[in-house]
Amino acid sequence: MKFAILIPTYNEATSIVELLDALSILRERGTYQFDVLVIDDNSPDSTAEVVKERGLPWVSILKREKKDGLGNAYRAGFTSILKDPSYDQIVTMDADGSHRVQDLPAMFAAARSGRSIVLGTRWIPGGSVVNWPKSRQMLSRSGTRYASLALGIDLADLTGGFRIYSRELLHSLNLSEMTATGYCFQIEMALASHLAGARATQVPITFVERINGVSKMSRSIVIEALIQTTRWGVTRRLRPNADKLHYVK
Ligand SMILES: Nc1nc2c(ncn2[C@@H]2O[C@H](COP(=O)(O)OP(=O)(O)OP(=O)(O)O)[C@@H](O)[C@H]2O)c(=O)[nH]1
Ligand SMILES: [Mg+2]
Repeated sequence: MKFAILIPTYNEATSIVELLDALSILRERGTYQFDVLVIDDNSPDSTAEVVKERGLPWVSILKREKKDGLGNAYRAGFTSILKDPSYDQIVTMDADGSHRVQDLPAMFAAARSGRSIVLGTRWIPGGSVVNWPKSRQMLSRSGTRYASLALGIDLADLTGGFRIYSRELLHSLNLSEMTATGYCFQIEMALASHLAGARATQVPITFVERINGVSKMSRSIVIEALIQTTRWGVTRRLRPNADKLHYVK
């Protein structure tokens, strides 16, 4: 199995170097085969140039014109990587150190062929969060619980972005019909995967608050997630199957 790791970046020049160093060590071990695609929205701190200067042959960069949100960055990355048939599995991972390379082998091991999604999960036994204030933990936990109830999806971490999608699953989804930009991109992808009948595996992860750089989380991202999730939940009840037709080819 060959993996492509997609890493969206906006002003992550310091963090991305640390992440690529850690990934180099894992790659040298040779247990799992993977390449990396950094999706950069023309970061003013020269993240893309810093990546390029490393000269790593297994790292490519998808350069975009301007900051356009996480969802659009990932959708552009999916479209680009699916053109290369050598990748069986597509990993999504934050650049800021919150998603640990140490957790990748367990995630890789859980990836399956067919329609499959592996969800790095904080809120199950073995999972944890480091250096988050109680208020942020509450926000994340209640956000996931709300989404789970509204959408009827029995998963413990719907907002986390550390995941692996099989090529077959991504191929089955109408990515161009998806619109979520911020956090709710993760919820929308979980919903679409659920509707596509994907086999979901939750792997416990330790999520570490970023040390370098600045969070792109904002009040408007939280509000977008709340409004969109409520809308999707209502649609599911009023027009069963409409969402399946919308999301699944
Ligand atoms: N290309 C691109 N990447 C983005 C954009 N917004 C966020 N990112 C990246 O997406 C990843 C997650 O963003 P963060 O700012 O860490 O947001 P978060 O993890 O939801 O929030 P925190 O937990 O507060 O860090 C990071 O690697 C960011 O650099 C964007 O508009 N474009
Ligand atoms: Mg983060």
